[in-house]
Amino acid sequence: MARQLRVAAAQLGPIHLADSRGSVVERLIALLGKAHRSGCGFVVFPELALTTFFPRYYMENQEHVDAYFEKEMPGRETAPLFEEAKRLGIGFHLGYAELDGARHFNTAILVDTDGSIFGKYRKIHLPGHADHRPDAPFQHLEKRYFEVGDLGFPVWRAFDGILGMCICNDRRWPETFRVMGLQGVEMVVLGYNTPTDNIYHSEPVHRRMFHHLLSLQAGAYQNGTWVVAAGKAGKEDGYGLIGGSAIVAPTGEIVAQSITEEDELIAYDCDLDVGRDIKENVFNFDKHRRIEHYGLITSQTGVVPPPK
Ligand code: CDT
Repeated sequence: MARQLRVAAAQLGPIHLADSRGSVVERLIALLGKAHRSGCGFVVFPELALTTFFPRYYMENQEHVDAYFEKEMPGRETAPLFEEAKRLGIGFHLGYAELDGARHFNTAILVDTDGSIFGKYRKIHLPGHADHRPDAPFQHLEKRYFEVGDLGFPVWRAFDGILGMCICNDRRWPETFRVMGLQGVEMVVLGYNTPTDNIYHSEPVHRRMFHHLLSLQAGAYQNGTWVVAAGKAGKEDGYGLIGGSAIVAPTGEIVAQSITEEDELIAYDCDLDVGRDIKENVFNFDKHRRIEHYGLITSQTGVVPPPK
């Protein structure tokens, strides 16, 4: 019998500093309802979906930083989202800033149709910097506000398939996808906040979009997996985010993509068996991988060129 999952990527338009958690949760609930009405069983929300992309702001006062973090999930303000998902019988993926005791993570969870959390992932490849850069047009302080995730890249049997997660910058790293590919992943869900501008060097926005899609498509094809990516879009208090939420088939082809910079739902009926041909042939890992030649990937972090 076909294993079919109709899935949605719920893109979010800008969330401004002045927007309350409650107003954002109302937007998430509206998108959840829309997904349910279009027959979806699972919805993917973006990275840090409950607030503005706060790593763009330099803060010294830890109380101000912690105000962007969730101390419990669900908490008072997020509970209505879980209740509505349970009422509708729809699962979801949510990215948020997690405060676990004194530890800070950029986290994502998988929530089942009964509103229970069955998967948690903490972002591993943290981009940006930890120091204040007053000369930059904006900051990217993920290395200041978050610890590197400590949960690896697990996958879960759910929705009749095998699901995995990563967050934003993680999607640019082939290692992310391959570790999940080696566990037979069939759908990688992810959220992202990609600024329209690069703080390190000038780069046209079309290239930012190209690299975003290139990463999703390569990860999907090279591991024979669906990839469902939901981004934030538009200008948050004047700071642009690229949008371009997309659903990518295991063939590497984009089957759905957002066209606005607002809250927008894209959906697709994913056949979870589509990746089988790729997994059994061109990327049959068991048959073709040559791990005796891959040692450098786990023994060395940076580049070591040959001696001159
Ligand atoms: N949120 C996040 O991880 N953003 C990064 C910006 C990196 S700039 C190349 C991203 O990968 O989109």
